[in-house]
Amino acid sequence: QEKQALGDLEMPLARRETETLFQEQPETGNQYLEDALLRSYLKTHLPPKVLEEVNQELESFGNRLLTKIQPLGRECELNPPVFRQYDAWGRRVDHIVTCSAWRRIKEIAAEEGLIAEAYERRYSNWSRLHQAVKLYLFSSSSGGFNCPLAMTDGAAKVIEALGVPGSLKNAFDHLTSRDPKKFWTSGQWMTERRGGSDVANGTETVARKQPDGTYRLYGFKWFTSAADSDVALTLARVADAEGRVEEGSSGLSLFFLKVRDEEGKLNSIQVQRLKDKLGTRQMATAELWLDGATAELISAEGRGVVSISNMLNISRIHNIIGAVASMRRMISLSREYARRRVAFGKLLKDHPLHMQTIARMEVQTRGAFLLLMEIVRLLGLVETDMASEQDQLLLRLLIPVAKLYTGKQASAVVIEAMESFGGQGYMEDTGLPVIVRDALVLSIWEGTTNILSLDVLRSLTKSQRQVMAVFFSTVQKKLELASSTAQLEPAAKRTRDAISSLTRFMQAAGPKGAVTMELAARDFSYTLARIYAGALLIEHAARPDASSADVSAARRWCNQELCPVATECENSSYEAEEALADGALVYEGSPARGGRL
Ligand code: UCC
Repeated sequence: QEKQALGDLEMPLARRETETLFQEQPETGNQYLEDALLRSYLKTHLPPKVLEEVNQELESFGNRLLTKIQPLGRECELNPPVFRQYDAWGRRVDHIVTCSAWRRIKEIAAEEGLIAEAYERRYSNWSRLHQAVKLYLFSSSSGGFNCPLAMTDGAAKVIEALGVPGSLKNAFDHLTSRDPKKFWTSGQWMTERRGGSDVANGTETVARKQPDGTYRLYGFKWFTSAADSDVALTLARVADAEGRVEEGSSGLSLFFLKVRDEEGKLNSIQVQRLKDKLGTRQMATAELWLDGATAELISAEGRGVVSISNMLNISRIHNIIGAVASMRRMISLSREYARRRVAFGKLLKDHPLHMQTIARMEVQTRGAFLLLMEIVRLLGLVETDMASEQDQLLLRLLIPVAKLYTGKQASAVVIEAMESFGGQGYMEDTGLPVIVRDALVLSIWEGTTNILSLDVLRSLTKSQRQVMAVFFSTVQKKLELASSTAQLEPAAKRTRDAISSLTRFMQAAGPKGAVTMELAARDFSYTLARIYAGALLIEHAARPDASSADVSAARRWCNQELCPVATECENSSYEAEEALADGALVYEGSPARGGRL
């Protein structure tokens, strides 16, 4: 017996223990079938005939994602693009070498109509929403290919908004093609050495007119994503006969160019180097010298910013899609893991604190998802001439609001979700850190949180605050629907109270002028996001066939602070003295204030 006991303590016992340490890999199934909120949204809003067709298509797309696209996306992460500047014989080639999986995903994107769907309009105003849903399902498995698609969609939108002029017809056909051999992607080259936010003052690229009416571009583009794209839209300043250019926003014009000619030779463009990024490493971002690149002027001279804003608004919507998709993906994996992983004698799902943590993330994701659906629903109406003036105003306001808010939500949620796997979440080969890294760019790209907050203010100024009138009336309408559901009344009341506080803030801030609004811009935008998403969640939970989860999501969302801008205003955070105190706080001890250690 003694011998037996000793034997048990030795290697066999240790090995047995190690075996029980292996943890089950979380495996999700068909993403579409497992997404209850998405399916209930489509069922509620789509006309029955459209729902029937879309439902079948999304189910088979969900299968394709699981079996084909996810493994390709992983391959892209493992084989990031490399830059080959010279060939074996010393000739400069500036070749960005991408992996075969990346190229295959491009083909699949065309086959699935991930851009085409929005422009063919076979489901009329619902086509945009249908496209967005596919992109949402695709995003986290796409190996970073969602980035070129964002810009491709933006470029197609700009060309369409210009009425698809003859010179751009061919490009439009390629960008919106379902034929993998024909499909092109587009870049969006906006950021130069002086930075990407203050485009009006940071753009140095000069355009010189040629006798044949084309232009040659000279300048340095500091941050060009998906640099392997076929074409690009970019800004430059047209030089006059003496070579002078106009500074500022009114000196900027929009250009279209092909990156390579028919033989694959670069269009007088030199690739300086690839960027070494924290995330989105599957996708090549480069620094480019434009050394006389041939381009076509496609906006009125000096109307470059307003023209490219069509592209910005579309790629900002893609950013929202990316944010919601990454949250949804992480939560799906986390809830699966909780069904398999045992700790402290029971499954993680049976630990109430663990479930509370995931449920909180779920509430955030649901609010973000409904914001996304609202935006693409409105965009679909605008694109099919079915939108009222109010719809258009609301869309203009909601795009920056949702972009900035969901970018921040995604960063917080994916990090929280990573933690729900313990140390495993931090392990590279689980595939979880990729999702985290890639999500962190969402609050930076396409306008940072503060820049987008200022864009929210721009939409107020430009519309003489009409956007706010529409915002208030739309939220009120959605809340009225909830009046028949007693369980939703506390949430509706909190939302109505938040609207009153917001109205009081706006009345008080109005006379104080632009400085107060600028200081309040971020809190103001967060307030709009929380109130609007709250109203959407309440509206969704007031459906006759709503689930108990729909009701708790609405209730819980509205339990958070819905009007932070009013609270901060009461705290005097937007007063001039507080702005001075901000500077003093930040620079205490810094050489800037003559401080010493
Ligand atoms: O980050 C980048 C890499 C690309 C990433 C690829 C996609 C990734 C997707 C991932 C998915 C998972 S590119 C660089 C990012 N940079 C930006 O996003 C720019 C951020 N900066 C801004 O948004 C600025 O505030 C500017 C450039 C818009 C400011 O320019 P201005 O010229 O100083 O601003 P103005 O004068 O206020 O606006 C000029 C005109 C006005 O119209 P008019 O002249 O008719 O009064 C504005 O109302 O443009 C109009 N406008 C807009 N209209 C400006 N913004 C908008 C807008 N968003 N929508 C409609």
